[in-house]
This record gives sequence, structure tokens and C-alpha cells, in this order.
Amino acid sequence: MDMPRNSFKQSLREKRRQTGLFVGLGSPYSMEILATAGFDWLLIDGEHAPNNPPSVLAQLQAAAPYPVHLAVRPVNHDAALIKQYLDIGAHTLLVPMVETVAEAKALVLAVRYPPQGVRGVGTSLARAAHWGGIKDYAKHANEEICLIVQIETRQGLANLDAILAVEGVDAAFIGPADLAASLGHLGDSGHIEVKAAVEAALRRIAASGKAAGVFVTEPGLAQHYRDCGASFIAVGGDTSLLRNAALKLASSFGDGKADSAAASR
Ligand code: 3PY
Ligand code: MG
Repeated sequence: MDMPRNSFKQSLREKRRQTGLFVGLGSPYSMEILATAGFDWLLIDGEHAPNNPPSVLAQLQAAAPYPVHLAVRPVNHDAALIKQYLDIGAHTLLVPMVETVAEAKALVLAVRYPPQGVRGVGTSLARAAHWGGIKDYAKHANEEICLIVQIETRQGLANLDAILAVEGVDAAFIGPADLAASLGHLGDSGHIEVKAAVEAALRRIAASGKAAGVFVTEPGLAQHYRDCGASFIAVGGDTSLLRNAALKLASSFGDGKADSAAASR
């Protein structure tokens, strides 16, 4: 079999609009439901949600039959963890808290085989290589891996242009929650200063020629951020979808226990 193309990376290159969802439930079964929902991409979150390589693997397998691209967010920049995620079949990584050029360069090395990088070679053990069944996987993998850096701190913003200039960084994604915290507005990503920072960052990313992404749940604001240059956005998360639907259903039947359950915690 020939090396499969990373169509999401191609879409980002062409700035084709891609709508995604963060997935934190850690369940292959609910992942499969989401994979049928019509999103362009789904992010398996290993930063805040209870995921590790085995649970990520099960979710990649669950979504594999469906026409949706899966990205994985590792908890940190550890090259060994990144190697595991690539080997089990993540083709796109969204890496949190990238603040410096040195960090961005280290991530590029982590996702590439030598001589361009330091990714260890274990294709006969790797699902990504179909355990040796994909012809020349090791020769072509570097081209097909998509590396997205998350910019979500004051320092990341200060270094944004230099980070974008790092060869091998394919796109940058703004995290408004962490950015709000870093700018002194913890819990208020709608603060005017945060919104202005997000807008300016999206414009700078778009001007660099790389794809710009952001997490935004309000449709009006999503359109505004698109107008600022965002081509791929995440419009919510599965945990919030489930919680909001559950609260609505419970309250529509008038038992009113949700508030007291929350208060008793
Ligand atoms: C953030 O907002 O901090 C994120 O990481 C994703 O939205
Ligand atoms: Mg964040």
C-alpha cells in the first residue's frame, strides 16, 4: 500500500474552511458517534482529558471508517510521547503551550525521522505504517505529518512571528482560555483585551501564509474570527455538549436537581 495522504494538512495549506470539535470523553464508542456527525476534524484531547496512548489508539480505531480527520493533543512536548502518538496513527498533532522558537524547533524534530528530525524508527511495530505494510512509510512520513502549535500565552504571542517562521510548523491555533489567563483575565476569554489579542494573532498567522485556527463557541464570533483569517476552528467540546443537553433535559422535566447536585460537590 502507498503512503496515505494527510488530507487535513492539504486543506490547511489551501486554507479550506475546516470545522472541528474537541473530544474529551475518552470513549471509543462516543468517538464513533461524533465521527458520524459531519465535522471535518475531531481533536482527541490528551492535555486536560483522561487520555493516554491506549485510549487514543482505541478512539483512532473507532473513527477510522468515517470521513473525518483526527488530530491528537499531547499533554506536553515530550518527544517520546509524540513518537507513540505518531506510531499509533495520529497524523496531525496540536501541541499546547508553544512559547518559543526553541520549543517549536524541538517539536519539528520530534515529528520527523532523521536526518530532518529525531523520531525513532519502529515501523514494524507501528499502526501508522501498517506494521511495515505501507511501502516506504519512513521515507514519506515527514511530508504527511501535520504539526500545529498552540499559541496561548503572552510569551507565545510575543514570539509568534518567529515561531511561524520555523520550517515544519504547519499552522498555529489560538487557545483563548489559556490566553485569557496569561493576560490576567482568567475565566474571561470574552474580555475585550483577549478578543483583541486573538484577532491580532489570527491576522498575523494568516499574513504569514500558514493556517490560523481558534477555539470559539459563539457562531457570531466564529464568523468574526474567520474574517480575521481563521480557516480551521473548533466550535465546542463533547463534554459540554453532553452536559448541556443533560441539564436541559433534566430541567425540562422539572426535577431541578442539577443545581443542588452541583452545589453539594
Ligand atoms: C484554550 O482555550 O486554552 C485551549 O487550549 C483550547 O481552546
Ligand atoms: Mg489551552
